[in-house]
Formats: sequence, structure tokens, C-alpha cells
Amino acid sequence: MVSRRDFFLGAGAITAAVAASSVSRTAMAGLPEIVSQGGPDTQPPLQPKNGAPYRPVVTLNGWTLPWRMNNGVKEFHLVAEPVVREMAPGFKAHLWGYNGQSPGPTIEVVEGDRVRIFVTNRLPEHTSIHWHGQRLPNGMDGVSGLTQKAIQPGKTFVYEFVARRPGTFMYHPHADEMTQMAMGMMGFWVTHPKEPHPLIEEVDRDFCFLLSAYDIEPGSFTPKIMTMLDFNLWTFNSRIFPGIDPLVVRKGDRVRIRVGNLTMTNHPIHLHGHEFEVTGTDGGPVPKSARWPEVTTDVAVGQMRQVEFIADEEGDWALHCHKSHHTMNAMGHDVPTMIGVDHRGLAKKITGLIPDYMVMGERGMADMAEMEMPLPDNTAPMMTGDGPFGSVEMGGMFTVLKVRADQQPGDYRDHGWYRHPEGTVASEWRGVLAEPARSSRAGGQSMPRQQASPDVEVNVRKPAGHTDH
Ligand SMILES: [Cu+2]
Repeated sequence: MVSRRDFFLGAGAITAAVAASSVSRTAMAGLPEIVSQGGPDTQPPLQPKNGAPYRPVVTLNGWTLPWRMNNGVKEFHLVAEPVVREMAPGFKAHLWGYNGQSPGPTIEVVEGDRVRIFVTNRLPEHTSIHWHGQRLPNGMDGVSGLTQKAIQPGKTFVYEFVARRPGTFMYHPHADEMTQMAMGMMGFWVTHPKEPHPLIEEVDRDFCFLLSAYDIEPGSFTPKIMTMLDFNLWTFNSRIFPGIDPLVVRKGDRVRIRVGNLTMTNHPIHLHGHEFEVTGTDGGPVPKSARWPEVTTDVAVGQMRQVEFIADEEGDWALHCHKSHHTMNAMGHDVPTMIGVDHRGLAKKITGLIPDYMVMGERGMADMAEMEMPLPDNTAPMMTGDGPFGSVEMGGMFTVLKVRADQQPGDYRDHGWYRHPEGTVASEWRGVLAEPARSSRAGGQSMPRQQASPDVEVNVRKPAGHTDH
């Protein structure tokens, strides 16, 4: 038998997991021990020690909550509490979450399992948990005021139901929802099928993450909860690129990625280099006759999608939200478009007034990724991330699917950048450049390169986050 320690592969450790066999009868009458997670590293899959076997999921920059078996019931203990979440190296957010992290731990069970979940509230206000997508008795649905009393600070409630259908689910509060979800309270739930299922394929790697968004002023720590639409941090599991771990797979693996959306807008999730099918939603498995190939699937608010593909193309493939503002980090969006505006001379004058003024965007925004722009202490650059060929110029909802022929089964570690075979990387043409042929109907002229008008007015706008001058 393999011990759980063997699965941790040095990526950090879940503290104080409790095996049912080591717990006395009196202890079993009490609450399950609280298991908490200190760091944001992706934890290796938690192999089931008891109950029906299954291939566990990997939660991106997250972990799965251990349980204890009590008389055939799987018992979990969730603690709603304030947490500090590292969103990217050097940038910490003060959020609310569960068991030390936001999002909370993934809960994994098997179809037919009786599940008992103790929920302890250590928040300054009442809460509840709604088990999104589950078939359960109405009084276990977690809508405070409607199906139960709210869980007051310091109190512990018990939820109990049978995980009736297999699939992809999530959990989140249904009490002061606007505040509590804007603060990061959410978690993933996977119910594995109890036997081979005609619509649920066995996969080699099974990843999951939630989409969440925050509005945190550069230099501050706490999200502005009143924000309705203009968020500045778009996250996979409360992490932003380059803080999001890659999805590392072996060439030829059948891969499943499960995504749930708890932001205020939709996210078209796009994978490079492969086609996938949507094989399930929070409503259950999709009939085979209703599946079609995609490279992007839109995940609307409150929805979950599970996509599957064979990872048969080696390389480092981008996986990201296709809304280009969602692959950026915190930055004011009220910066005017300056492309084509010639700042020569003007920037010098402004620098006399505002010493660290920087002209942004006259040749596009890519300079932002390479400029050493002064940042407040607690934030992340808008466009960043070093790849093997330079800056990736990304942020937010962006990560990499790493497909490797020599990745060992069960190994999720990142072994570095892809080594491209000779002659397979786009490169500079060093031959002669011919004059482009122009169509006579197009007037034989392209658009002028610069605005010719001498009357262009340029207002001085400082980068967001600069309030000290
Ligand atoms: Cu998006």
C-alpha cells in the first residue's frame, strides 16, 4: 500500500490528515478534525484510502479535503474563515475562504456515498453553504432564510445527503452572497461514478478549477465587494498568471478539465493545439450525440463545463480565457488609446512636471511588459511572465498545458519549457523583401502611418495606482 506522503512529491503538505482507523470511538462522536492548507501550491491527487476506488482529480493551485469514514458515512469538516491567499508571488490578498485557502478544498466522493459535512463559521457574519447542482433533500440545499437558519459566527451546522448523481459540481454560500463570493468563498465538488458509466470516460488526468474575479486596488489587500462589473483581477482558483500552475500531462493522455464560473460575466475558455468536446455540465454528462468539437467553450455565470481531449501534440500550449482583458492583471482601464500618437517632445515636457510619468501605448501596450514601471508594494504587473523567448505579456486567466512524451504516469511536476525540434519554431526571414504588390482598385496606397493633424490634444493621464503625487 502506498502512503499518502508518496503523493506529495515535495510540493508542500496537507497538515494533520486523520485516518479513520486511528480515531477512537469517543472521537468519532465528535467533530472531524480540521484539516487546513497553508500554501497555494497544487497538491497531488488525494488517493482514496477507503470507500469505492476512483482516479482522483487535481485541483489547480488547490487541494482535496481528506475525510473520515464514520459507520459508512464520509465525514468532512469545512471551516468558513478569513484567509490570506497568495494570488501570485509577491501579491497577497485578504479573502474569505475555507480551511485556510480561497477557494476552499475540493470535495471528492463517489456516486451513492452518504456524505456528512460539518460547517464551522469563523467569519464575522453569518453564512451557509449551497451545494450547487446536487440532488438532495430541500432542507440541505443551503439557502439561508429559505431552507435553513443562517449559520451564526462561532456555530457549526451539519449537512447530510447522498451524492445521487455523478458529475461536476461546486459549493458556495447562499447568505450575503454578493459579499461572500466577492471575498472568495467557493469550492469544487466532484462526484465520481460508482461503476463504468456509458457517458463518463476513464481519463488519465483530471484537472479542475473555478473562475473568480476580484477588485483589489494596486497596493491594497482586500477586494472591493461593491464592484459589479469592473473587476481588475481575473483568476483561476484565486490565482493570476504567472502564479497559476501549468497543467502537466503525458503525450497520449486522455485529459479532462472541469471549470466552474462564479464571476459576474462569462468566460470563453480556449485551448491551443487540440480540439476538445464538452462531455458534461453541472447538469450531468452530455449525450454523445450532442457533442461537437471545439477549441473554445463559453462558461457562463453559474455554469460548469467539463471538456475532454487526447493530448497528442507535444509542446507548451496556452490555456486561457479569450476575453483579452481577462488575461491582464490590475491596471486602470481608463487609459486612452494612444496608438499612432507621436509623443516625441511631449513626454520630455511632462517628465519635468511628473518625474516618473511614462508614455504608454504609442506603439501598442507591449512595452508595459518590459518597462520597469514602478509598482505599489502589493500587486502584480499588468502583463508579465517570462517564457523561453521573452515576456509572455499575459496576466489573469492564463496558464499552460504542458504535453510531454517523457512525463511519467502520475507525475504532475513541471520539468521546464518545451524543447522544440530543430526547424519548428517561427523565425525571422533574413532574405530579400520584395515590394508588396498593390491592387489598383485599392487606390495603390495604404493608410497613412501617423495622424497628420497638428491639432492632436493629449491629456496627461498617470498610470493607475499612483496617488502620491
Ligand atoms: Cu474571461
